[in-house]
Parts: sequence; structure tokens; C-alpha cells
Amino acid sequence: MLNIAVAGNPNCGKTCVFNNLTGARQHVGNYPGVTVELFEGFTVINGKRFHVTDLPGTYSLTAYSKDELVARNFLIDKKPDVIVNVVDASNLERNLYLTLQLIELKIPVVIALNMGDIAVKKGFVVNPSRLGAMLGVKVVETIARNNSGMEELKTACSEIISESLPPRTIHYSSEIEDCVSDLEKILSGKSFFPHVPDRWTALKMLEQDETVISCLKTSGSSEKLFPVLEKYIQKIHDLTGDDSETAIAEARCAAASGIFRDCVSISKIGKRLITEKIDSVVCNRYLGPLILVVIVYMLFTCVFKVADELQWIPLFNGEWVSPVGLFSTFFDFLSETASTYIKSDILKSMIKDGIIGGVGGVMGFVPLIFLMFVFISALEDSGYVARIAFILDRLLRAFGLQGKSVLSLIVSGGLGGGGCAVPGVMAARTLREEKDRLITILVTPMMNCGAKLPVYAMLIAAFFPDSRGQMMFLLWALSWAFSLMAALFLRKFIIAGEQTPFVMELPVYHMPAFKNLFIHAWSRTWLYIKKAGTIILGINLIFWSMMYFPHQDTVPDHAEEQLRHSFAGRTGSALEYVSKYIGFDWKINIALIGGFAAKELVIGTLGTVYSMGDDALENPEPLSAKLSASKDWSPLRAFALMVFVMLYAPCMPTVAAIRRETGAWKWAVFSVVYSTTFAFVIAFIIYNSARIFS
Ligand SMILES: Nc1nc2c(ncn2[C@@H]2O[C@H](COP(=O)(O)OP(=O)(O)OP(=O)(O)O)[C@@H](O)[C@H]2O)c(=O)[nH]1
Ligand SMILES: [Mg+2]
Repeated sequence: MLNIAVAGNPNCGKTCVFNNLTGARQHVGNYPGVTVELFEGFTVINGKRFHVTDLPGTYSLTAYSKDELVARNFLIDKKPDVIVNVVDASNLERNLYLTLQLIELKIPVVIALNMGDIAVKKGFVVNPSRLGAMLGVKVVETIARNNSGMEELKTACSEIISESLPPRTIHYSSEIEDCVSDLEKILSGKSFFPHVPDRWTALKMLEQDETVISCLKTSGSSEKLFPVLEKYIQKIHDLTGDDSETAIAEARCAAASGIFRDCVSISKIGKRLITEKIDSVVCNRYLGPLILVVIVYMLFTCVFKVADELQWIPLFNGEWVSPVGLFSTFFDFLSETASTYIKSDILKSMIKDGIIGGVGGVMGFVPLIFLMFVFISALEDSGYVARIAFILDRLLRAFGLQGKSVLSLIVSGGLGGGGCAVPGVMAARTLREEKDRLITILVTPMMNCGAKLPVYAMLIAAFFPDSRGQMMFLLWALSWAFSLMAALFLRKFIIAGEQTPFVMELPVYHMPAFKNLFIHAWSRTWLYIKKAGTIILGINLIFWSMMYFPHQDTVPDHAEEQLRHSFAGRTGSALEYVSKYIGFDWKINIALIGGFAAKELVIGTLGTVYSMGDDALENPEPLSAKLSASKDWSPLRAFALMVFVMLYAPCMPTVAAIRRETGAWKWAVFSVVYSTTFAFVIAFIIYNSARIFS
């Protein structure tokens, strides 16, 4: 099967093109660094199937950060049959810098000249046929957001393959060309990199590309090759006054600028874009942070009002409920039905306590999660998220992080409370400095991810029903405060080192498309539902059996005693020696052990615990009602628990991601130990200081 690779600068619309070609629904966002791994899909052109790969964005094939390395290694090792180079027409000159390097690979290239709509607003008119002729590639104009130009793009791909049209060679200055051609001769026939032309390898050697050089070194060819290379590097330095890396970069910039001038006419020296006007307010030093806080506050109050507080859905019996209330009414009904019709005790307990009590609790918050995702997608797609990185850079710098870390924190829930730490940990790939990346990875799991949200929502509904939005806002602020504290601590004591400066482009704002918002929010919500129906269900059943066995039938009216003597109950009780200092009893301990597998299981397991430990089996009530009626619980305990859940050990999938992304178990284990200790200390302070003052 033939392979198409979609490559280009960050945020130029690659994933949009990829989704259009393959029908996939990969994440598109209006900020650089959305895609950090390879996505694969298929498309059919003229009855033939093509394998399509979406690459992370990169400015150059000399990779600096991990996501750029992913893109570059793919192109070099996999040698696709055609590269679809998505180019942002409103930023053509800079985008051409990468295009020039792509055509050096001598793989057929089709340029998708994207974002023409924005280019026109900026006053650029690009001549596509001229561009194609200069580079020896096909150029197709596209507006990926509107799915326009895709058929032409497909046709161009299939044509260029059948014509096997190689791109043109762009020649640089004679000083460089002399050295390149000499190196090429030495390299010829050696096949160090079988899939790329020797000219590419020669150029990369002169650019002193670390990966290429270390590859050549390990292949044992260093004795002959490297003295020659040293000589040429010196020669270029003598002739141009620059080191060879800079000289080549400058030569490419000059070529890109020449092509740009040749193919683009600037129709009007643009009137100030709306984007600039908005940014002068939104990115203002003083107003910026204020606006950010107001937006997040409104986000929480709106989402909680609509999904959980306001009772705007009529029921058959004349009562009114909120969307979350509707879901919980439904699960209560299921639970009641199960109690009535199932006779076997063990089966009844399994279905009612293990499945409905556990999974139902997690599912109940689907409306809230969905609404949260809609709002967050809107902020992502508008381009505001990139501004948050910009606004917070200064603040984050003081705490040992940097602007780009914001994207990781936001992906894992830093904006609202819908997110996941696994992609958050992966998003840290865009950070170039290893230590910045490590610190970001270690604090990212402290954000309020989508799995912690139902835990908060349930406890807030039970103990702070009159100020739901405000409580969530407080927890949001605390999650940032604590992760910044943790970052500072790590930077000071564990991972000291220089901080790197922050560079990120601010994309043009646009109006989010409503259809996309809903598709996007739904696909994220669907993942949540699937997780609840599979992993959460499975682990919940394991926990249920640990709570059910060993079972004694002799004490029918002592459900709580029975539970305490189960395997899980005994473990939870053993942990009370420590947890009593932060006010947690054995029941909470069981839930927290469950939460290590996945944070939703904190309520899943708590639901099961309270359902099983309840003697009044025939009268099911929502978990929040049970907790607020229980004499063991208080708002203080609920609050300490929420903060503990926010901070303690990342869930298992996140720990695995940390292991993958850092390449070391050491950091994975460290993340569990340090965050649990941190959580304990903070919960201890909250629980005890509040008790002293009251
Ligand atoms: N105005 C306009 N916007 C576009 C066009 N194509 C894509 N976009 C928007 O540009 C933004 C970036 O799109 P993505 O597909 O995520 O870009 P990407 O190149 O995959 O970005 P990274 O994965 O971060 O490298 C999104 O908000 C898209 O909706 C276009 O032709 N015109
Ligand atoms: Mg992408």
C-alpha cells in the first residue's frame, strides 16, 4: 500500500487535512503543539487505498524537541511515497523554510496551500502555479477547516506518484555547494541512511545535526569521514564568517525569502487584523490575567448551573431535575428494580452495589463532563489557549516552569476540569529543555482532570450545594497553586537547572465552528463513557468482590460489620493508622486505593462501600445524600478529601505514561511517592488547622 505523510509547521492545519482525508476525528486545536505523536488512517483515491500518517508540527528537520524528532524520524526511516506538505499561506515565508528541507529528501511533495482565507485578510496573494514550478512540486489551494480543496489534493497525490515527479534541487551559495558535493562523493555508495539522498546527509553533517552525526559515529565510519567534515566546517567558517550550521540556515532563509517574493503579491499593507485588536486587550499585562480568571470563573458557574444546579428538565411525575439529576434518577430506578426482582443475595449485591452503585455514580456526571468539554473545545479552537501560555509565562517562570508548560497543564485539565493527564504528560514533548520537560511532566497530574471532576461534583453536591460553581473555582485555583508550589520545590531541590526562554506564536483568532465543538466534545465524552463501561466496571467488580468476601451469612443486619471484615475492609482499616491524621476512615481508604487505578473509582468504590455498608437495602438514595446524612462526614472532611484526591498519586495509566515519556521507572515511582506525600501534608494541614480554629 502507498504511504502519504502529512507534514508541516505547527498549527498550519495538518490534522484538519488528515481528518478530511481519512474521516478520522483527531484533535484539532488553534495552538501549536496539538499533535505530538503519529496518527494513522486510510484514504481511497481512484479506488486505491492509501495509508495516511499525520505528523507533529515541526519548523525544521533539525529536530530540537521530542515531537519534532517523531516527525523527522518518520520521514527518514519510513520514506513515505508522497509528502503532503501543509503550508500556512498567511505565513508563507517561514513555512517555506521547512518545505525546502522536505524537498531535499527527494520524496514527491504536494503542497496543500492552506489558510488562504487568512492570507487574503493579511493582504497576501500567492500564485500557486509559480510556487509549484519553482519547487518542482504540485500545489493545491485548500481551506482545510471547510473541507475545501480535498478532492484536488487527493488527485494531485495520485498524479505525482504516477508521474514520479522528483522535486527540484535548490542550490545554495557556492561555498556551501562545494563542500556538500565533496561530502556527497565520500558518502556515495555507503548507504548510512538508505532512504535519503546523500546530499541530505551531507547537508545535515554540515549543520552538525546531533542525531545524524552520532548515527554515523556508531556505524564505525568516523575515522575517514570526520577529519574531512572538520575541514569543511572550518572552511565554511573562514569563507562566510559564520559557523556552518548558521551559514546553511541563513542560506535556506534567503532561498525561502526569494521564493516568497517571487510568488506572492502583497495587495495592501494590511489593516490591523481583528486578532491584534483583541490581543492588545487580552494579552495586556494587567488586564490579561484578570480576564483569564473571569473566563474560568464564568466557565465553572455556567457549567455547574446548567448541568447540576438548575432543575430545568421535567419528569413524568411532575418533578423537575437537573441533567445530572436526571441521570442519577435513572440509576436509582435501575437499582430499585434490581432490588425488587433479583432474589439471590450475592447476585443482587453484585449488580446493585458493584455495577450500579459504582459505574452509575461515574456515568451520572456525563452531562457535566460533556458541557465542560464543549466550553473547553471552544476556548481551544478560538485560539485563546495559546494566549494563556503567553499570559502565564512570566508567572510560571518564577516557579521554575515556562509558558509552554501551560499547554500540558491545560490538556490535563488546567482550564476547567475536563482533561486527562496522559495526553498532558505527552504534550510536554514540545518542551525543548529536558529539565523543563521533566518538571512539567511531574506536576501535570495535579490538575483537575475529567476523572476527578465527578468526585468533586459528588462531594460538592453533598456538602456545599449552595456554592457549586464557586467551590469548583476554588479547587481550580488550588490545583494551580499546588502544582506551582510543587514545580518550585522540584526546581529548587530535585531538578535544578537553567530555564530556557519561551517562544510560541500566537495564531489568528477565529470563531469556533459549532458542529466541530459538539463533535469534539462528544468524542471526548464518549471516551469517558467507554472507560466507565469497561475499565471502571471491571475494576469496580474486583473491588466489590474484595468487599463482599469473606462473607458471613450469620449477621444479616450488620452490613457494616460484614464489610469491615472483608478483604478490602481489613486493608482499609490497616491504613487507618496513618490516615486518621487527616481524618480519613477505612471506607475512604478503600476508595482511595481504587482511585489509584483510575480517579473515577474514588466515587465508584465509595458508591459500592456505602451501598453495601447500608442496612436499609431497599431504600436506595444517591451517594451524596447518604454522605451528607452520615454522622462521620463533615464539610471539612469532604474538603480535605477533595484536595487529597487532587494531589495524591497519579492514576496507573498516567504513571505508565510518565515511565514511557521519561524512559525511566525512577521518575514514575518518584511521581507516586512525592505526590502522595505532598497530598498527605496538605490534607494534614487543612484538617488539623481547621479543627484547631473551630
Ligand atoms: N481560517 C482557517 N483556519 C484553519 C484552516 N485549516 C485549519 N484551520 C484551523 O487552524 C487550527 C489548527 O489546525 P490543526 O489541524 O490542529 O493544525 P496542526 O497543523 O495539526 O497543528 P499541530 O498539531 O499543533 O502541529 C484549527 O483551529 C483549525 O480549525 C484554514 O484553511 N483556514
Ligand atoms: Mg495536528
